[in-house]
Amino acid sequence: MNRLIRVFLAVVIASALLLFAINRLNKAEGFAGDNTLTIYNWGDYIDDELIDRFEEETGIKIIYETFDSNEAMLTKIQQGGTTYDIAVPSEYMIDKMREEDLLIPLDHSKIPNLKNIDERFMDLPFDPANKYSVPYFWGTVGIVYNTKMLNDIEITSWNDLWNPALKNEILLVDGAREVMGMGLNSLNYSLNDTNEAHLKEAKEKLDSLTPNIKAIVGDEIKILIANEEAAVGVVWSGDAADMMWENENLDYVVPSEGSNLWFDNMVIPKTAKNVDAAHQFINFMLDPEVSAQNTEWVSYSTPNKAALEFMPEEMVEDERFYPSPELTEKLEVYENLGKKNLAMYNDFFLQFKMHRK
Ligand code: N2P
Repeated sequence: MNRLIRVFLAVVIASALLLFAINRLNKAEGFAGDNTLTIYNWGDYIDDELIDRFEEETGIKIIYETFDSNEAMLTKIQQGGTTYDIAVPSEYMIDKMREEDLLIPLDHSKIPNLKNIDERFMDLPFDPANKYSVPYFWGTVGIVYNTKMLNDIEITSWNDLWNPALKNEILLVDGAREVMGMGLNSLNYSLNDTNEAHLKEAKEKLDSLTPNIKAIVGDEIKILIANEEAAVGVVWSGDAADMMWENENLDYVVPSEGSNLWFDNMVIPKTAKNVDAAHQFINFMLDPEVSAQNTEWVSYSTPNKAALEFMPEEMVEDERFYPSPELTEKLEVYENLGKKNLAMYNDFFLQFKMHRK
């Protein structure tokens, strides 16, 4: 073989080996994720276009996974074997994760867009000084109902749901705190009640709602109600807003006995492999125009004050989804009730689900 060809072949083989070795190294622990960012978020909770935009602008590849309850998210992170760089828990769960040492403190110097967040949503009791979390969306739990299907039946309170005229018309969101909370609130107990007798009473009250319950569902609740498969839903506010865009017969009410006010925040779990990219992503999502676009797509309420001016007025001025501080003060935020009490909520919720079968 000609010497030149031999040299050429040797160079080709050496380069191939080198590429192979680099590839292996990248896959090995510690090197993974240099250019990927793994996000764990609620279903239907981001405009996909923004994922593409972040990837294009930064060259970072996003791997995206979803969950449908705080409890499911926690279990997955506790189990290990995941490499989530970002997760989006609600307040009581952030408190719990902080307690269990599952979160990495944030470097605020890498999140200059934090200044865009309304002060009202900063420094809340579940995370003093926002050491671990940055506001993403907020909202309430309430009742969405179809005025046309219900004729003259008025719905303003939790107890209105027990009306026999609503037989097989109610869909419930699949969340232990939400559903048990509705039972507790309907009895005028706190959403953070830990008295076992009260929880049992709430569970029994929920059992008595069984004839009216059509199903307990996940994100598909939006399609089912928008398509008039059921007349009533117990839902998170933003899902109601989304359905109302699809179907003009729908309305949303926060029940008069009281309800839940919640905050979903972005955190960096200890499972993170790319803490730098996670900060970049958090900062990107807090940009006013990005946040406005995301909010319009997701339909939930944004805590980003600077984003509001990029959003349609009718959205921002809708008191059902941007309730005033006077109104939100009357609502309850879920507290981290501790392992034992959370297990009690989950158990009663499970028993209620079994009762329906
Ligand atoms: C989005 C669910 C939002 C969850 N599909 C409210 N904490």
